Amino acid sequence: MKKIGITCYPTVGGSGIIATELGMMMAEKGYEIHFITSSLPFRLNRIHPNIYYHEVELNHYPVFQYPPFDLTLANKMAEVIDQEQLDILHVHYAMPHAICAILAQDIAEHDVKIVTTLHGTDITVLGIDHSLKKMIRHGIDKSDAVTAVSHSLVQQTRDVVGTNKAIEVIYNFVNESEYVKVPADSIRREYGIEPGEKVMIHISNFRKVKRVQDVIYTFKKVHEKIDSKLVLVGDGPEYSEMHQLVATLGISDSVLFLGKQKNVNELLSISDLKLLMSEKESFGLVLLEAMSCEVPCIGTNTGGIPEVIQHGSTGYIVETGDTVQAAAHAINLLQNEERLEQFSKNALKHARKNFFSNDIVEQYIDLYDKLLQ
Ligand code: GMT
Repeated sequence: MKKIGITCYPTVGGSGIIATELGMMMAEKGYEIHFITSSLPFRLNRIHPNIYYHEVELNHYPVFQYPPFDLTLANKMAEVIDQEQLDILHVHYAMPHAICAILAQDIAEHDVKIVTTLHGTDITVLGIDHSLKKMIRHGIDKSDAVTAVSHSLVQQTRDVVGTNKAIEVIYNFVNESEYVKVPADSIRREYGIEPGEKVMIHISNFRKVKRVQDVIYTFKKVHEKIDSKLVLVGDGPEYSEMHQLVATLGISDSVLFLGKQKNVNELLSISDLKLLMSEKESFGLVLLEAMSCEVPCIGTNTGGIPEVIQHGSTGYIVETGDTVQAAAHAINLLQNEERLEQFSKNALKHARKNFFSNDIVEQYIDLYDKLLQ
């Protein structure tokens, strides 16, 4: 039985979801999976005899002004590599996880291969910071294999970090048994959505890069023409400012701020259209979650978004900040029941055909096999 270590950010976020779902699906396929993280990954919601969890515990010594988390993680990785005789250590994010893994590979006695998956923010935000660039490049160059979640991210990695390392694109996926459309009438009633009202939804961590204000401005224009509600899911630094903006625009009665939510598929099931207006987005896992629940999407022409949305078929692509065009597309779609239904069908088909979880997991398995040959 092959043994795979996985390190990711265990808190809410697309990269943690992908890493955890990948681990759970690999366990089902007979691999032994060892999560090495600072806390239990939030999506690790099933017990399985092939899944183990190794917690990275930080000791707070008074002599250290800053507890050395990255070194503690590297040490834990090395311990697990040797104790469990790991074949592969798959880390999600170059910074700091790939660097820790390279160090752990050096420290450990057992031979292990390092796979690094790039998810975006490490390149698009941290890579631009000159104090970290060399380190990120080192993590990428020294990994035994590197993957990225979109072609756009590969290009950006080359441009920003300046590496020539081979980087394989392996797209993201969703757990299809979880992201499935469910009957929505009673949920609509519970949220006070009137029959005939259209629902637009945005889900994010409300960071500045998500440009939630553009979602709100787009909705306002749609709302002027169509009976509709906007559902905002998630929480983050911009949350209260967005609350304020909605109040200033006088649309508070039509905007539902739901904060962080579980069972997002139920909220997607009451939605007609999903908006993601980010200025940076290496993939946009929430788009795939939406499409898997038969919700078409409008997204910006940035990063990997155009690799996920098929313009004019599963949704529309607009330039970053172009809320006029986004609203025009939304109005067009929401006013035409037949087209809306066709786009919903296309969205589901596209998600299943091009991002089917088993196909994506098999691509990771092929990569592992190649490394272990
Ligand atoms: O978007 C975020 O703020 C969270 C971040 C993460 O760590 O999960 O998302 C990144 O990885 C996701 C999974 O691959 C991608 O779907 C997101 O597009 C990517 N975020 C950015 O590139 C800003």
